[in-house]
Amino acid sequence: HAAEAYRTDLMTITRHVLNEQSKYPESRGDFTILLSHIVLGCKFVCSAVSKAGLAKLIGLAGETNVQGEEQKKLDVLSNEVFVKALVSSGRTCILVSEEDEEATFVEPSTRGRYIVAFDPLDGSSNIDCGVSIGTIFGIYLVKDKDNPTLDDVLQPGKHMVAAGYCMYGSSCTLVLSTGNGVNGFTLDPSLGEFILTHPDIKIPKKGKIYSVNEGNAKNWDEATAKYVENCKFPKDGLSPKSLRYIGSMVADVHRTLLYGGIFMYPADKKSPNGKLRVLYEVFPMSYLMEQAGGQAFTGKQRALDLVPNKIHERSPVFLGSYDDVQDIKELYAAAE
Ligand code: AHM
Ligand code: MG
Repeated sequence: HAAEAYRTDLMTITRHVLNEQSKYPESRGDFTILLSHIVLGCKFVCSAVSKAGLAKLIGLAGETNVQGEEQKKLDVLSNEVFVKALVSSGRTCILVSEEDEEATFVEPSTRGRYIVAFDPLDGSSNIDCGVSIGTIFGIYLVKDKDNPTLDDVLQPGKHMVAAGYCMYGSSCTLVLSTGNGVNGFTLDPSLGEFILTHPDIKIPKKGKIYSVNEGNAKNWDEATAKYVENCKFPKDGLSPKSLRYIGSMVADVHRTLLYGGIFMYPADKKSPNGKLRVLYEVFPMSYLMEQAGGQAFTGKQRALDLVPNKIHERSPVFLGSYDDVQDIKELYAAAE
């Protein structure tokens, strides 16, 4: 039965999304086209990341190589690739990137209905030691395509129409939700296609792992400190949780999604809004968690209810398994 070792029905990401979109009579295929441009960006970054050490792509932005050409840092290069891929899709009208101070308004001739907020290469401080890094994106619809404004971007996360991330790790994995649950696709490098490998991901209701930068503990508020204390010294004879922290959000969230548990970047006395950015870090990951049956909380409210005031706004976030996030919600409620 050697032949059976090969799967012959390959569910590519494009086919999967076309199937999903066909449920909506108003669908014009725009989303599928947008997504295929995002996928192209991910493939490019995946290939660049895997060659980073060899190609000496890691140099500082602005440095020149032996040929006298300007070398680009991987995050700068990734941003350029994504901006060009998104604009050329003809389906976007506003882009917000972690790398760009200002939002990009696409000119009318190539304008579409979608807004994309993205971090082209998150966790880039991990590039030099080969740790997994990723791209994160959240997608919205503009109200009036002929008159896009920043208010279209400053919407609560619950208005997103899709969100996802691509992790550049031991394999290249794209996790996506279009509001119908969460699916994971793995890049088959020989085919150059993302194949559905993790259909309908559901996060375990309760996990055994907590993930946080404990180096910040001296500045935490009481609820966060208490939660972590309970992870280590649980009451009622429960087992302590394991600590895992990569320091690369995509990798930490990916593990949380598959194995369960909680990932947190809380507020602390030095950073009252935490570190992670609302539009392209907190919102997309919170959306995926909810779609997988988990929760995401800011310390005050459901993360997806937050309405950002500026495009690079930050927020504390606690996300993961339903029960684990419930525990920290209760601690914050008690602290009020
Ligand atoms: P970056 O956008 O500057 O790369 O920072 C975001 C990263 C996340 O990937 C990760 O979750 C977090 O920073 C880790 O921060 P810290 O080093 O403070 O624990
Ligand atoms: Mg980032």
